Amino acid sequence: MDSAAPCVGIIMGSQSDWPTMKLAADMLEEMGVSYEKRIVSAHRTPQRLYDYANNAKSRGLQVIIAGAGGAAHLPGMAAAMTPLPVLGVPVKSRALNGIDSLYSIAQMPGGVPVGTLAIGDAGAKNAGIMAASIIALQDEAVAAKLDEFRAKQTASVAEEPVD
Ligand code: RP5
Repeated sequence: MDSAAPCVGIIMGSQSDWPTMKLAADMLEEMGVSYEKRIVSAHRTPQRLYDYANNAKSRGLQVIIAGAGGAAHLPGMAAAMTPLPVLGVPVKSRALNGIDSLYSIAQMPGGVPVGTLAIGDAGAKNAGIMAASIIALQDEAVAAKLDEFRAKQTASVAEEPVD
């Protein structure tokens, strides 16, 4: 659902982030939220980042999900340039297992927030759900899908463990 008028922008620093960030996209699909996905690197394509973040709100985006690994400046730099809520996903890095990504995304200076999720797959999945819950505040169809997802998840948990 890479839509013409997307509500959510998923950006990532590299093609190598996509297997993780796809989990955010999967959740948005499940919730019926339109989105776009782009590779936007703070270090390798800084002008692309500048243009994306500065135009995001006027293009109609409502939430940005930004995933990056290592020296993960993408979410913070995006948050510096747009008033939209930015959800940061620390991608698991090869050298430090994503601790570097987590610290560099979470430790923003006061005044420039990035809503930071967990490292890796769980963080990407939750970023998708959280973005949908923000959209659901003003979209009843998305709110209904979110309720359905939560109810199904609850129902799937057995009361007793099996051997
Ligand atoms: C970051 O560097 C990307 O977000 C990625 O997680 C990491 C490694 O990128 P590649 O060398 O795989 O392109 O900018």
